[in-house]
Amino acid sequence: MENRAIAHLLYETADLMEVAGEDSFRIRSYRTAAGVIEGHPESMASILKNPERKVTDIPGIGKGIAAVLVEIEQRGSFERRDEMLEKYPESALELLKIQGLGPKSIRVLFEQLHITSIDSLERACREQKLRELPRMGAKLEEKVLRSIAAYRQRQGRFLLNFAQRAADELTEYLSTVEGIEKITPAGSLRRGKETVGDLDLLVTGVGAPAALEKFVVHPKVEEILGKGENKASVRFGHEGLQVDLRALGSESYGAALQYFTGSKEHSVALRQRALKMGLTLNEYGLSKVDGGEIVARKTEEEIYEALGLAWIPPELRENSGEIEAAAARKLPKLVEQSQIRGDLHMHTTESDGRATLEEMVEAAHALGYEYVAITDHSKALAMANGMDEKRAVAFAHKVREMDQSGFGLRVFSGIECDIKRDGEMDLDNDALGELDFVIGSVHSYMNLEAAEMTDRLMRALECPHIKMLGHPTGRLLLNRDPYPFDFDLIATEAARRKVYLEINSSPERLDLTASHIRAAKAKGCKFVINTDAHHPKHLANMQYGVRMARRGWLEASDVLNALPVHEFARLIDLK
Ligand code: DGT
Ligand code: CA
Ligand code: CA
Ligand code: ZN
Repeated sequence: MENRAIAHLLYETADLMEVAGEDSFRIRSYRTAAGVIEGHPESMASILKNPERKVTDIPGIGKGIAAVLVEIEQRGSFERRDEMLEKYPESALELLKIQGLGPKSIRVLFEQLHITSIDSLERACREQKLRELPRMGAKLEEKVLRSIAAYRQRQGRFLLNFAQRAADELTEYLSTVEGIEKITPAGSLRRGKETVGDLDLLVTGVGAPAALEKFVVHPKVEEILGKGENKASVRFGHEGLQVDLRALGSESYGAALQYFTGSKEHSVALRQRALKMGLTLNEYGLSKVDGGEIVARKTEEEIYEALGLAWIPPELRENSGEIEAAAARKLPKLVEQSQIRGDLHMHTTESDGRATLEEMVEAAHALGYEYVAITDHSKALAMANGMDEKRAVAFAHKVREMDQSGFGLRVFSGIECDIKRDGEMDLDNDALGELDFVIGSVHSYMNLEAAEMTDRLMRALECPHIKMLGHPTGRLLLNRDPYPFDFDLIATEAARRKVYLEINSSPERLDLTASHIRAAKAKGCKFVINTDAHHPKHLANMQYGVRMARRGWLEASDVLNALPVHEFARLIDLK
């Protein structure tokens, strides 16, 4: 079994143990182990098979978990999990994904109303059964019904990094087929959308039909949904991602790529423009309405050019002004990953990171960055071992020593300081004043009314030391909605006070989102693209934040960490 699948079993069991109200220490040990296993470069299976190796040598894996791993390797499950599944059906896990329902409520619903699935939960809400239970009421019924609707809507979508990994895996797998010219992802993945419904891959060259044959026998294909001469669709992996592979002729590759990249809205607008010019556009090419003579089809550039447009980067293709801008030759020169010179949000073992200060700095150096800021949590996040004033200042000294250690990489001291419920910063101004880069972030009380949340953020912006608002809307993709607040007001105030807004690259967050970025830029805001890494490998998530920035029409000049280190230091008032 793959590491990721093993981690999934552990997470699942921990969730069920939480519903059962078991000891939080044991639950945490499962979750910690799952995180470690997920991030471990070698497969657990291969370590277990090797008599000279011990899984307990991996930090975070104790004897108990080691025994669990052996059991999973032997029979695909383990005792604890079986016990839990005897008590609660697997469908109860789904209930945890409904916002507003915690493990305790789920236990009550299970015990009192025998609710074990979303459908039965929905029924109970409609029949007003929840209000009869202690500490539940009519308001909760409404809230749960709304959450169920939201849950159903996001069902069957996947995070961008998940889709990207599947695309990379398949591309590599198919690249050995003889006679293949190109394999390209299209659809929402190519546009860099934060979640992907299904994966669209295009392949061209004389070997394309052979690629279709090889595609459907990939070991991770769970089901073949359809297979024709030019197209095959499969379910890939146990998560059930649908992948469509299309074989195309190279003479009309540009037209097909344009068509299957979408978005649908962009393509519809493009076709209308074509018609006004006496042209028709489809996946085979751009041609004259009269006579059918082909005008362009080999490359996207030719097609856009023939329509009187500059080539439009896929991230902009949402029919939200990009066609007009391309016609006026006023498309932005979008920021690129190679222009990013630093990462200003990352954690170490000083709080809840999984690697040491030295390891994080070295990994950032290996990526070629000019500078980083180390931003561990503050004390309000006790679960994450957040720092109080004294520790924060002492740790800043350690960070400055790293800065002097001759890496050639500037290391700035920072903190991700909690914004408390009332908008006060978690640490006092004296301590914050000692640090180079202070991030203010909301991690608690996310269910405030919009007005209260707006006041809270306004208050935080008043702090003289805050340099950036971290993951400003608090959303967790496919999981938690943004908290409500007056975004325009906060963006205006942030611009006025020169507080940067974060584009958090963590694939679960991607916060801010494209429309927020554009709105904030219009108010005069500047941005920082960060990874919020808790492990060296997370530093590679920068690619996703950059794509979000591009979807938000940003240029390098909008992005603080695209600046050379001396300009960066000047802008955040460092000596
Ligand atoms: P997704 O999969 O929900 O994340 O979003 P997309 O954009 O990948 O959508 P998908 O997979 O249904 O289709 C891929 C592209 O193919 C889409 O962006 C545009 C094109 N396409 C699909 N269906 C139609 C259609 O009915 N009309 C037009 N013009 N284009 C379509
Ligand atoms: Ca798609
Ligand atoms: Ca598709
Ligand atoms: Zn955070």
